[in-house]
Amino acid sequence: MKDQVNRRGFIKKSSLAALTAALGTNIVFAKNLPEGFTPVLFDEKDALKGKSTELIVRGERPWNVESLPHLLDERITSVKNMFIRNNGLIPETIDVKNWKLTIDGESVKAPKTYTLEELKKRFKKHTYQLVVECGGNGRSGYQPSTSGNQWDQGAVHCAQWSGVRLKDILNDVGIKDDAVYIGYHSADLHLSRDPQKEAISRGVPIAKAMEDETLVAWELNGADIPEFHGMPLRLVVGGWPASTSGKWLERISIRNKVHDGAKMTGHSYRVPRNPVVPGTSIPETDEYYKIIESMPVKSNITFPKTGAIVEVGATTPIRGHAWAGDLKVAKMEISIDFGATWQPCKLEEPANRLAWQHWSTEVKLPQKGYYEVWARATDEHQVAQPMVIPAWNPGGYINNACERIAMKAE
Ligand SMILES: Nc1nc2c(c(=O)[nH]1)N[C@H]1C(S)=C(S)[C@@H](COP(=O)(O)O)O[C@H]1N2
Ligand SMILES: [Mo]
Repeated sequence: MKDQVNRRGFIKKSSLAALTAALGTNIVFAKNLPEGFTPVLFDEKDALKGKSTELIVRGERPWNVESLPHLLDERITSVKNMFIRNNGLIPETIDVKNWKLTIDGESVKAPKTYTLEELKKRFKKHTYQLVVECGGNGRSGYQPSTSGNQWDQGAVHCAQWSGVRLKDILNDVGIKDDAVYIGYHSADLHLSRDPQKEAISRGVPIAKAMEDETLVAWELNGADIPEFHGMPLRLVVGGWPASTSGKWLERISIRNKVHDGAKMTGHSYRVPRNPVVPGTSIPETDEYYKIIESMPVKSNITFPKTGAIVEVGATTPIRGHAWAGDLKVAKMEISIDFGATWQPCKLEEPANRLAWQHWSTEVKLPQKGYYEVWARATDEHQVAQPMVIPAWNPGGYINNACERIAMKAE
């Protein structure tokens, strides 16, 4: 890994000609550009570098890039198939050698700062596979549509993260009895580039922060965390909205109240306390909204790819993953008749708590024609995925309706 990545410095020191040559492109009217002008291309680094070419770009400023169910077929999601969700701009300088993590806040006995090297040396390293799903995954299903990225089914991954337990750090620092919540602070920039503003600063209740699986991680799938996923240090909170997994982590505040950082209020990552009529707007206050905590039960179908054409009566393997926030998935079923009948699937144990569970089965399509395969997971509390889109909410969060693929028998 490069110790220092400084985008701005690079642009300043190099000529436009050299830069465009390096990119293998050519700015046709470059000679007409004013001095010091930065082409849009160099505004931010290319989030798509090293990514599967099938990923869907939902936005470039900030970068929001979605994965697809068939790309998520791997048991452990590889970086090239991981979605990216940025609320701001990635840090201009990432000085890995001198990276520090500070623990502060009202409910810390005394603030303490660790270098990344100290974290690696002082605490035991742990590795977990963790489901990180954007609270807005599935948002495109809501009618009327809500603002925000129109994620379909691909804003989820289950990768392998390594680092130290947040609880080991907090026990070392010393936390007061009145601690209620943690809030992360990160090095990315607000879209306005105003240094006074944070792009996002969220957190979780202290009990979730103290769980074994809540990591301060520096490794993703056995390698350094890539730039767009939070290099060099990241909070990883499995099973909760991915917005709680702060990238480019610099500071964690131990709060004596619910954290009040950027995107903790309004309808950001919150849902109405009482169900609302679709399309309703309600006051964006705590009285009307509650923070999304554990994500609901959900599953995907990662093989075959939707649109598969098979022979009548042939045996086709079907598989995917299922997850249920803090809970385990207890049952997995599929239907090829629009939910009239369901057949049970083989469901594996998770690699560890908060990892997704692999499921598999086979289908035989009985006669020529069009079919849909629907998948339905049920959690250990006997709560199943709904077949239709669940409670509409102004932020378009937690759509856990059954996912489906199209198949044709010929
Ligand atoms: N510092 C920081 N952390 C962040 C974000 C961000 O914009 N800045 N986005 C959050 C949101 S909303 C999501 S869905 C996940 C996405 O993680 P990924 O890009 O590694 O897939 O990161 C979370 N952590
Ligand atoms: Mo998100």
